[in-house]
Amino acid sequence: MKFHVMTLFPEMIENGLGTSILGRAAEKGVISYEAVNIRDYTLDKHGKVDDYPYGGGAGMLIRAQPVYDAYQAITASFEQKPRTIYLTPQGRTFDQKMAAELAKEKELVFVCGHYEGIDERVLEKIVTDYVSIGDYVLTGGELPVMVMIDAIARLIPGVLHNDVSAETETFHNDLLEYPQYTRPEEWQGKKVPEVLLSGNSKKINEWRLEQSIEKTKLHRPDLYAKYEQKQEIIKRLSKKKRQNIHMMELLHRGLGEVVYDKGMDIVLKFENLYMLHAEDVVSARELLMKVPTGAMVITTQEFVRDLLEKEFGKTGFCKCSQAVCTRKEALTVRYKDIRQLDITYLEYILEHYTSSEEHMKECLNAGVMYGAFDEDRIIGFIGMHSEGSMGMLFVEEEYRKKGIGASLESYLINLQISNGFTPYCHIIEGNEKSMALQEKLGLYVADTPLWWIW
Ligand code: 4G0
Repeated sequence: MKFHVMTLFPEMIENGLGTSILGRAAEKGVISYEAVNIRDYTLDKHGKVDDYPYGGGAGMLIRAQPVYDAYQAITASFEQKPRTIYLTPQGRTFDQKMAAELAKEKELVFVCGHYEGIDERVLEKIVTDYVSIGDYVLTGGELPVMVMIDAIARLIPGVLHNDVSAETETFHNDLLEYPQYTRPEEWQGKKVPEVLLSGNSKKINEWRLEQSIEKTKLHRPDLYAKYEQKQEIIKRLSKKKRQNIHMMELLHRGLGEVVYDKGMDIVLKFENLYMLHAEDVVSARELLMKVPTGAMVITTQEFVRDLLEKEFGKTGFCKCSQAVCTRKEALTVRYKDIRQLDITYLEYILEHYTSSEEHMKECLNAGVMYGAFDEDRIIGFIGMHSEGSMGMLFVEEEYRKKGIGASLESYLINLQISNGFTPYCHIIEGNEKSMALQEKLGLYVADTPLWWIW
């Protein structure tokens, strides 16, 4: 990822980003950045970049010309128009979700304004996103840009050494982090909570969750309200756990947003995917109005599928069986050489699994692909789709019927169990081999099918 910052104070950006973790990441070449001095592009003899506002008023405005020429110099070699972000108190509020979204880009351009502002016409030409880092006014956009770059950069693989997926934990399931303690056991008369010294990991997890809940109630009632709503929905869905596990786990893992929630009329959203449960046909029609035209839908109700086809013109679908692993203890993994895959295995995976390069890149970067190896040579893999289901299982022809597929799936199941998740998968109708594997591993198949619809 390369960050381009257009500013009147380039040394501020260079000093800010050249230090600490981001400085090291830039030295390693994982990220790069440039601070472009808008003043270098002015055609004014005296180097002036500002002028008086038409119509009068206090202060000065940065003229369109030097801003536009700086932008042209940055983007001259680009294949497509980059996301260009103008930092202003009037923008949409920056959050973790926006950071994750922007972290997918190859190039990002930032424009730093000042209290004097910039000629509207050049903003109209180049800016794609008006963003604010919060409801307060600063003297310039440089600090907000550095805040954004820091939040975005730490999501890029290789910037932090620990795995990224664990790193967004703070906002992961709408709860704040629990308190932590290190040595000494007693400091200024304050003792480390007894339970943390007990070695009982079940008790420790329970205590930490309870602490998170209390802390969130106290300090962030807005987040707590979201958490409570999701817990209530999970409880309602759990009356038919096998049928609804995809919705329960989406909420449980902190991935889904609630679009609609009343009784058993529930719509969840994850990126471009909508999961829908309706009380009856009448409410299904209402709920489907909330789904945008281009979106993908998952449902376990045939009348929802029929409505989507007849009244909403969605004709593409894939019928699956949903299988759930309800056990809480780890499975035995017979085949030992299983490792997490990184982006260097992209080519191998694309060779053996039909999917878009973009999607497989995302899965590899998210650290949710695992491979089986024979003497350092990869011979098969499995992965977790972004909405949470297991899939993408492949084992090379000459290594089949040896239990390697079962080992890969058991391995992935164990990882999820140890994270407190309930593993599940979707078996495409007619895939008897996969069905047999799920039964062998003790997964329970729901008595209703599940449709992916587009
Ligand atoms: C443009 C962003 C830029 C317009 C920038 C100020 C706070 C933020 C600036 C203004 C900034 C933020 C209209 C005051 C520079 N201050 N919250 N200052 N106006 O992200």
